[in-house]
Amino acid sequence: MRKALVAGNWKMHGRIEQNKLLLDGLLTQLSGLPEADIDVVICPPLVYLAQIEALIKGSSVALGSQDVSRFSSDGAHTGESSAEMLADLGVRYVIVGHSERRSEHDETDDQVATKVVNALALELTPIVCVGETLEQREADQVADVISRQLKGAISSLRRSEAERLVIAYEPVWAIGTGKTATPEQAQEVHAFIRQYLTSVFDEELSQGVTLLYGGSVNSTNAAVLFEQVDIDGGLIGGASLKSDEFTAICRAAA
Ligand code: G2H
Repeated sequence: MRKALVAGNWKMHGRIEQNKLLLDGLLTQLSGLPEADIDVVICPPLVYLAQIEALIKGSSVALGSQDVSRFSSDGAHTGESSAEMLADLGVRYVIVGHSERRSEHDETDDQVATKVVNALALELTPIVCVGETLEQREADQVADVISRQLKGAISSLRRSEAERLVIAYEPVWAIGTGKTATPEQAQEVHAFIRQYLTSVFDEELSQGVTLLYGGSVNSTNAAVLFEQVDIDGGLIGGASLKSDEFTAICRAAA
């Protein structure tokens, strides 16, 4: 039985005062949620990780980073933050290969794979993002794209590493657009991801890995998405910036 997981990806949003208000509201509203049923993660911008770490201390909410460096050792890498530094701050999850990193920073599957390895080496849980563009969907290339991204990112992992992954399916055309994949479209790709994991590893591993859906999830569409048999929760962008919306999404997943 997989535990539900909801991760809020704040992207490039937040200010010190605003973050405090959001977290105050969130921690109050989430306090009734059964910890045994759901893991909740907040992924603020890097500069606010320490602030959020202090605010969530003592709660069941975990800290996540939106990225991790592909470099594993300290050195002359201006602007980079290593997995070791993130772990040092109390980070437990790392989003890797988000489509915005792939498109705005030309992040390749090889780089995503390196980041996954770096995160796992520091006991951080990678949330590996995959997803097709609208053009690729219309050209009937969804399975090809998803398997290429998964092959690039995770196929060289040992089984003991792969079983610690979280994978997020985020169709690029649904991100921040208000267009959500239908529950059937999302379920179809999640089932495909499980089949892929079975083919590379085995059925037991595939059934144990947490799979998230991301792309314009809100309090209205969350329940029907999370009802799907292979969807274990969500990676939430815009709706994670409002405490009542995010709480309602967490409730739908728990
Ligand atoms: C997809 C998602 C969070 P949003 O990127 O990763 O964002 O919910 O705003 O579409």
